[in-house]
Amino acid sequence: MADNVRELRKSPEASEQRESTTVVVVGAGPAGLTVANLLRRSGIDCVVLERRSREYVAQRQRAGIVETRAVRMFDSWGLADRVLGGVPYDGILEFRVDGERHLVTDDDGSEGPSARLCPQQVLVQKLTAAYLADGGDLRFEAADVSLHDLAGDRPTVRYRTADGTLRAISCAFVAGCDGDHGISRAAVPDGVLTAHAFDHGIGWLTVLADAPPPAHPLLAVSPQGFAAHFPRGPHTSRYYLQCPPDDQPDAWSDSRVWDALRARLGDPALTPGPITDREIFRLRSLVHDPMQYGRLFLVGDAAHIVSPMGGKGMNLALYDADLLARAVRDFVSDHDETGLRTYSQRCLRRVWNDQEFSHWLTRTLHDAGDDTHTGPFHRSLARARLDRLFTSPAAARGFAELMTGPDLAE
Ligand code: RFL
Repeated sequence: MADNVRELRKSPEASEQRESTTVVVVGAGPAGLTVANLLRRSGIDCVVLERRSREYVAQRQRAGIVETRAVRMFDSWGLADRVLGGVPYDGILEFRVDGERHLVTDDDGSEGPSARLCPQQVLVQKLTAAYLADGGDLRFEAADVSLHDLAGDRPTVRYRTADGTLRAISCAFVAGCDGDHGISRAAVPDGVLTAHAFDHGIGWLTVLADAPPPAHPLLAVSPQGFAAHFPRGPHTSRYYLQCPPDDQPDAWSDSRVWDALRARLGDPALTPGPITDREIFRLRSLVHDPMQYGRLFLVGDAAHIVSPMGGKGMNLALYDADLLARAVRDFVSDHDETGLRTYSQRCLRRVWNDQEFSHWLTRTLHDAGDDTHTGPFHRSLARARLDRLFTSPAAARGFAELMTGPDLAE
């Protein structure tokens, strides 16, 4: 592909500066930055437009583990050590049921590098640094981004810079990586996409604290409801507590949080620490089908939301990004349209697989503890599923395969 044509021209009809590139990436979260890095490594020009500042994006904390298959994906692009850093994860997950410990491993018998404990903000910081060090074009504080002519051969992306200049970028493709509330999906005409939505009717209070991380990521079932404790750094932890979905964070004082965690984790000696963030969100899932409209390709949360149980949302975003970058590369270098044509279908196969896993785990861990929610029959079913996981090697292996991320996209 010819080099990016970045000469700026004043448009006669409006006072906007015009330029041209191959791919405009909207959003600099894990999805957008991965697409941009992989395109850059393929020698394909792109411009990344991010609405927020670099500082804001670099501190947004959510996911904590880059799963095995995603590590292998970065490895195949020669990027794993550069963008992941982090600590190798031993793949052990602890289930604590009424205070009783059960260790489950994600070792599915496959060869190669394994998962990393890499908080989402660290991944974003490293992807940003790698892209900029390679000469990538990343524009923060891009306001009023809008997409035009998506059904034609040359879409245009318009935005306003921080100093108020209007710009219009003509491109071959738009990667919509701007999350669930972005403008990309909203630019698709009504009736093109089908939204499949599910709300579990469950809330989670999530708390970040400067407190010692657990030896292993920990999921706890108790009569008071679900709780979890995850590492987010050498001295940082993220905790989750099941709560009514319309509960308010203010209702959870520090002492209420620590008392609830000690009771539900079955650990009276749990060490507390200063709480740096607390919020409540609903456990919900959403899939848009197809993940494409004309020259717009939706990537990551812009196309699908997975409830955090099972840790799949960010990892799915990384897989989408890989498939899109490879599809664009094949089109640009060999005029091979197969990857672009099959992008949505291949992504969705993995998305539904992970939705099912996340749904299964969400139901199992909430139903097993809280029999006021779905009743004693479902409580016993959920406990039977856990019993099978802890005692059957075949069930444990199936679980491990789902944790590492099965190879479904090929
Ligand atoms: P992001 O991370 O939301 O990034 C989107 C980017 O687009 C920008 N943007 C715009 N830019 C330009 N113009 C506009 N009009 C724009 N509108 C938005 C935003 O500023 C932002 O920079 O989406 P992406 O890249 O698809 O990444 C998805 C992941 O962030 C998400 O799936 C995960 O955080 C989900 N998730 C987890 N995933 C895991 O794999 N493991 C986990 O343990 C895990 N824990 C979690 C989570 C999500 C959580 N929340 C959000 C409920 C824990 C929590 C609490």
